[in-house]
Amino acid sequence: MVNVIGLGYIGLPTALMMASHGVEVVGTNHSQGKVDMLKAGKTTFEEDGLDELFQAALDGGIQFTTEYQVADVYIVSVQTPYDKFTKKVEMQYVTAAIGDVLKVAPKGAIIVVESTVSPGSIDKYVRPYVTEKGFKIGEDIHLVHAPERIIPGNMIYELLHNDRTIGADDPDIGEKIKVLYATFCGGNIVVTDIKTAEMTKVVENTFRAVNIAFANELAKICRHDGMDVYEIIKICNMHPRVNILQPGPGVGGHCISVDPWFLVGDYPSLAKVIDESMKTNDSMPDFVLNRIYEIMKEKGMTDITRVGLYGLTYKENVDDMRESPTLQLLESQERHLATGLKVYDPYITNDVVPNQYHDLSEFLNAVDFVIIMVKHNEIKGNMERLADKVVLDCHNICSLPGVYHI
Ligand code: SAJ
Repeated sequence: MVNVIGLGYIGLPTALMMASHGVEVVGTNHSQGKVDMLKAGKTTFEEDGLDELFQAALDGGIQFTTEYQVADVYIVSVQTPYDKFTKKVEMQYVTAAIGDVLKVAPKGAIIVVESTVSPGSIDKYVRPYVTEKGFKIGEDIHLVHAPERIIPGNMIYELLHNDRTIGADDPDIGEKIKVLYATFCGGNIVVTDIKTAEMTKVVENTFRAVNIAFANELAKICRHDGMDVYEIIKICNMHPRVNILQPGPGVGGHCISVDPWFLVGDYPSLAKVIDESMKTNDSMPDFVLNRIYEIMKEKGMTDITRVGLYGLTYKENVDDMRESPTLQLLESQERHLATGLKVYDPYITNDVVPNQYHDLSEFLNAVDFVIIMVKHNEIKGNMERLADKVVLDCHNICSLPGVYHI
């Protein structure tokens, strides 16, 4: 039996996927509210195909509880935030979950950490913790790190098809976990050691962060000299060995905007390019705010309450707002003691910020200037409704005449 600990963005789909592929699964979460919701047959966030997968997992007998179970394998997928000051990973949720696992785990059980951790974290935080509790690693308990790789918006497909990495002390234990993941994963599954697995995960997200930063820096250079960054990127990408990503209003989510900081925190004198890249990405919401003021000045607009941000989530077609560029921009505006921007996002139905709208028409009636912060399909399908507005398009999706870009 597999006990999945932490039923968030990664734990829930992973638990459902295993249960729908013939594995006996119990999902554990400390929040009674979340467990009640799942028991009532409701998923806790929106993701394409999640409801269907949920039904298949229910048919496969999945159960939800707040209690830790006696199981052969534990999959820990709890959050790993980072300390904003030291930039180091915070492991307390992982160690707390492992502490609770150890209270019930039978001899020889395998603990798989799926949460993203910085390289060396299992050595530094988990091993001493398990040993102090009186368990002999490799005999009483086995440790594995199997970092997740799925992208919100396409999670179900990627769970089924992405290659995976399994880091284990003992290759036989690694192979056992490989067999478990192969019940649903059609990609290649590489077995390696734990520290290598930790590093690969952080490096993958860092690669993307640095490449997005490069695109953002190009956008700033082109803005400075009146060049069209999109045209330049398009032409450069026709070169067979060039593949530049897209600039945007900032980098959000709990992965690309967080994980690279682990390397900066652990290797401050070495991770220079990464440090600068993260700073560049973090500067983008402010860059957009300056563009808003610049355009208002150019257009002779003075009333900030007639300006609206379209999109609150960290990227398109998801309901996840963690570290979102729009939230960062609003915070920055507050720090400058200037508020009043209107906000709307079709995926955020509860009130999370002031001046928030829940209906596209009402939002559009209330503003003269729209900033496209997120390229949700909704706005792509409603572009003509922006025809009488001033538009700052942070994603180059709007072909109306006179549109501004970052
Ligand atoms: N973004 C840009 N320009 C781009 C691409 C993205 O500005 O060209 C922005 C997005 O708008 C968003 C942020 O970057 O704000 C991150 O979005 P994303 O779609 O690049 O990635 P995430 O954070 O949703 O998921 C990433 C993925 N990692 C990689 O692609 C290397 C995913 O595979 C990981 O599983 C996930 O992080 C994670 O959980 O670690």
